[in-house]
Parts: sequence; C-alpha cells; structure tokens
Amino acid sequence: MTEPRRFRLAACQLGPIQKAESREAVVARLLAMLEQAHGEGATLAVFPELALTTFFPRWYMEDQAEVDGWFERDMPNPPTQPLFDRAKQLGVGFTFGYAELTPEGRHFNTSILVDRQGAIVGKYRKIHLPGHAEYDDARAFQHLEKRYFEPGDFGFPVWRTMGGLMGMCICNDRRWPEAWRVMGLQGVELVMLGYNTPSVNSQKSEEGLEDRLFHNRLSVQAGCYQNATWGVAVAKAGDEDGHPLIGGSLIVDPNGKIVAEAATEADEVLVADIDLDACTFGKTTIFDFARHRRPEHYGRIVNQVGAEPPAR
Ligand code: CDT
Repeated sequence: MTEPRRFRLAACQLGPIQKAESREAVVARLLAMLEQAHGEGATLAVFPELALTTFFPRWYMEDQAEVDGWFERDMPNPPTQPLFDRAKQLGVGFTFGYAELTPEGRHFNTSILVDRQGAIVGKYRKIHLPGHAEYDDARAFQHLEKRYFEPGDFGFPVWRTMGGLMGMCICNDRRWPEAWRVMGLQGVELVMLGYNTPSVNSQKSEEGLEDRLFHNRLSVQAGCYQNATWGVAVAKAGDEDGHPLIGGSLIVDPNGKIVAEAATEADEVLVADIDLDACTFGKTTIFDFARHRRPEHYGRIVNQVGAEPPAR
C-alpha cells in the first residue's frame, strides 16, 4: 500500500508520572492524547522515552526483583493492549519508549514503532546510556541508567514504513552527532525520539532549565539540519516525586527550524504538517553525502572512543 508522504504528525508530550502511578492510569492518558492527535488530523503520534512509568533510574535499587518490576516482558501486554487496539482502529501509527526485559533476562531502554495497520515494524534499543552504575553521593540526585540497562544491540536502523524512511533514537542519543549521521547515511527522513531530561544538572547546579532547553533545541535542530531530515523530540516533563524534568518538546524541519514547540510541562499534543519530500533539497545539495563526505579522514570516529590530544 502506498502511503502519503505528506501527513500530520503529533508530538504527544507527557506530564509527570509519579512513582505510585499504575501502567493502566498512564495508558489512559496516552489514549486521551491519541484521541486528541487523531481529532486534529494526525496519522502518526510520538510518545516519550519510558512512557509507561516514572523515570525510575533516578532511584537506587539493589533488589533485582524490584528493578524488574519497572520492566515489560511482552509488548503489547495487558496494560498497553488498549493503546494498540485504539490506534489500529483510528489508523494512527505511533511510537513510545519502555523498559524491556527480554526472555533471556536482558534489560534495555527501548522504543517501538507501530504502523497505521497496527503492526510493530521497528524496535530500537538505546545506545548512549548516560549516568552511572553505582550510588554516587557527589550528585544532587541519581541517574542510574548504566546500572539498570545494557547498551542497545541493534545499531541505529531506519525503516521504510508509513510513506518514508523512519528512524528512532532515545534521549541522550540526541546529543551525539554519530547517531544522527548513521541514520542520515540510510537516508532517514523523520527521526522520532523521546526524552526524560532533569531540569538541573545533578553535577552542576547552575546549569538549569534554560540551558537544558537550549541544549535540547541545539541538538535536535543540528541533527535535523546536518542530515536534512525531519525530527520530533518528545519529553516526559514536569515534577516527578520532587524531581523536575524539562518539557520543550519539538518538531523540527529538514532545514533545522522549529515548526512546533510545547508550551507546558503537562500532557500536551502538538501537531505539524510533514512533507517528507522537503528533505530532498538538503539531501541533494549541501548534504549530498555521496558527493561531499570524506570518510578517509573520519577514521577516528570509529577507531577511538576517548579524546587523544596531540603530544606536547
Ligand atoms: N534519559 C536521558 O538519557 N537523560 C539524559 C540526562 C543526562 S544527565 C545524566 C539526557 O541526555 O537528557
């Protein structure tokens, strides 16, 4: 089936989810936003990272059974099935993030992409895991993604679905140009990502909300421009049990310009009309990779991890 290359996209920002909130209560909020997105004509809805629970990596846990309680063993599962069913009825594709526990006992920070016919067509597992693995009392609060997840093992795939070339990444990945470029090298036309970003840097209290929103915009706008792709970055925002997260969800065009931006830190749906053919100009001119890239000079990008300054 040929699907349109022009469609309305919805960024479905979530307000806070408290530790005590159930999956069922959260899915009811996702469903309300899905209905709103559909009512406004959207045919693709993007929900944030770890969209079913509070941002649990801020809590230090030693009991693996307690940790595993934040993870989903199946997708869809009973709490999320209503979202899959309703989206299929409405003909709306969607993506959201969740903590994935595989049958082999592996833990990933994952997002899935579901097409307008209700099929799961893509899965991405977060590669750049920020934070630390052990309790760190030098920080104002914990960020234990390196404790609870292992780095993703799928790379940065791009899927041909819903009329275009679709990619995903998750939160901290958006700060890494490598993530965008690997998708750019597959011709990506829309990058969908969710985030949970604390409003204050736990290691530098003077880096607050304004700087954090700036870094979010800077990363997404640069990634879109430099790869001539649309991008949508969707927050889980607001105060989760005393821990504030930034809002600032964005839809960005292939020229790097913001076309829609959230105004609140609550559940909020923003929509924009997407023309995937708007990527063509950048991809065939200044960012025509086949003509202009010089990979013979990029060896350090893949051969080295940390910075290696020249000898004195
Ligand atoms: N969820 C996530 O990846 N958050 C990070 C916080 C960085 S500070 C440890 C982010 O890049 O927004």
